[in-house]
Amino acid sequence: EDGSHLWLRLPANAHAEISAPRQSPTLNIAVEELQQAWKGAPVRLVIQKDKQLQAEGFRIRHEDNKITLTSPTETGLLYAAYHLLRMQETGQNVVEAQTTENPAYNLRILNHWDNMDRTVERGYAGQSLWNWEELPNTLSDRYKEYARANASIGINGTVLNNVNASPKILSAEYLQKVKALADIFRPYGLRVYLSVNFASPMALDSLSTADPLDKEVIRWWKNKVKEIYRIIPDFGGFLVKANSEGQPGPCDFGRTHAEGANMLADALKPYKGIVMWRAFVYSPSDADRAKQAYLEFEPLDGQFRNNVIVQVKNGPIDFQPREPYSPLFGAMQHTPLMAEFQVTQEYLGHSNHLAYLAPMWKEFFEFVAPASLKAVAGVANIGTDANWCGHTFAQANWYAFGRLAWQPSLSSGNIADEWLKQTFGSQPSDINAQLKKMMLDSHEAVVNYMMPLGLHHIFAWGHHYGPEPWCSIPGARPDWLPSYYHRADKQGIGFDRSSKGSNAVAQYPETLAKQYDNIDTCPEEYLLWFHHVPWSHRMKSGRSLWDELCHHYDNGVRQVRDFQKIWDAAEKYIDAERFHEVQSKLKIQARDAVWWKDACLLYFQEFSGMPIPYEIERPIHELKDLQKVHLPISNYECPTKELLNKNR
Ligand code: BDP
Repeated sequence: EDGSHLWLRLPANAHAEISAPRQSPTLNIAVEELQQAWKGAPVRLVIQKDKQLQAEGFRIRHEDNKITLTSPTETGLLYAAYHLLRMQETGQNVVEAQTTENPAYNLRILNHWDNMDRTVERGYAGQSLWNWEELPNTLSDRYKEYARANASIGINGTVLNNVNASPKILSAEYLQKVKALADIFRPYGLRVYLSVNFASPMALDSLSTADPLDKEVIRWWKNKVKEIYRIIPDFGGFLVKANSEGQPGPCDFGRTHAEGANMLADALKPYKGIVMWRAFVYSPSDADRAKQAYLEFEPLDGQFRNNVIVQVKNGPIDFQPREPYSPLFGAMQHTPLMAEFQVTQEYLGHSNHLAYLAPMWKEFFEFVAPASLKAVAGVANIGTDANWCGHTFAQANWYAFGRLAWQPSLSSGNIADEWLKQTFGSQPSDINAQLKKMMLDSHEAVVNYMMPLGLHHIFAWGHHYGPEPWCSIPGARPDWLPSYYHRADKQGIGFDRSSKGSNAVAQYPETLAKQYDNIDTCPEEYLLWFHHVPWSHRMKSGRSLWDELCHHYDNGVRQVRDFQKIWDAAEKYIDAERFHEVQSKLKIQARDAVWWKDACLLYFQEFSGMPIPYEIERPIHELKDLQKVHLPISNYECPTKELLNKNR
């Protein structure tokens, strides 16, 4: 029980009676899955157009003791097969089943931040799954298992490589490797996309420029795209991080993001390929970082080709434990937008902390109407670890991302329930209810012990795991330092983004802008995001801001302790291996929660000068000891890491 089976612990040898209209790689998979695991009435697969069904939609009908799965496409039937099995495994009544399902989005895409050397940027589950050195000749079994897992939850696209893209991925040699993966994924309805480096023509073929309006450059991309489609006819398209964190882009040549994206879009258009152009841009300018993507992209609204989708992170800064939604959503009425979520827990305790993220993504959908988006993407948390995601419960985030990409109206609770039942089998209902509660509370717990009340980006430099609100590094970019975000001083704490400050509030629709602008109406969970608040400010609870902050940190710690109790009480019902793995991770999480609480409270206390309320647990660390904790700096985000390591 090493967790390698994910949520797909289907029974074997059920010998169900299944019929399909024809043989094909995709239909054969659907038939085999059902033959092995389906325990009910005979199942008939039917390919049929139907006004109510989109291409990948399907219907499940039970009549005269026969089940009919209908879809206009083979992939739709494969999804129907997995849906039927999910109903069986979660104990839903299949006899009365009359289900019609259509995906909310045609594009449901994982973004792997995988490098060619098999390291994974912000990956906490081992190495990259893609063994580039052995490809295309040696094909790991895991490639197929990966595709199957994605198909079982409706994910239909995968960007194989890091957005900080190596030009090498577009070399003839690597395209053969990509093709090998695409061939394995195809029967599962999973299309391959690539992140591309905007300066690839310069890096690969020594062109003197990558200017998107240059004829040679345009020709280069056209030829490259042609080459790709010759070997991968259903290639999906490109994902681009341009002029962001040191990546090259059209602005290097005096062109706009739209001009850059359109040049690639034109090359892909004849093959129905798309460009996902990221809006994650910011520079160490005077403008509040939270405002920058909007300032740069909103004026370009309407200028993008129709096969470009602008991919926007859910929040205006960067995948923090809690952010308000990015105001770009809703601001670009004439441009298709897609939301980028981060499944990997870069800012939520890596693969050590249990943090079920569906509630966070649902919170986003409360503000951004699902129908206003063209697609969704999730930064994958998958690697070579036996359990794929580093933490058994991190599998739930891969699962939830797929389910929500299929249908954002599903509830976090139902998704947790489905996942629990399929992952651990059926439990007594009280145990199941407790585990579900633990999952549903877990994101808020992380927010509480890391960054409550709208605090953000007070992570340690580089690794984004532990707290370092005091971090100050000579010569570092100010917007990469925690003090840029928390702004603690003797008067108070928080970033003033109100109309008296950076006025980021003005980027939101009027009613929200008004609400956020006023310290008395701003929701408390965003208070320190939008306001610099005096320590003695009265909160809704009647406490001062300082006391409230202390209570949030303390609550976070207590919530994790509760998770430990819930988990230990489930021991009898969980296999030993996964039980112990999660138990020991919860111990780490409990220790980390105390570390966060002590670090932040002891540090901020130097400004507030107020006592930690006596009813809450006392710090067990000295601030000066915590300030000595340094994990190794090991990522690209810190170009001056040698200098920094020396400075420490
Ligand atoms: C930040 C990560 C960095 C990514 C960047 C991005 O720290 O590793 O490259 O986002 O999304 O959160 O491009």
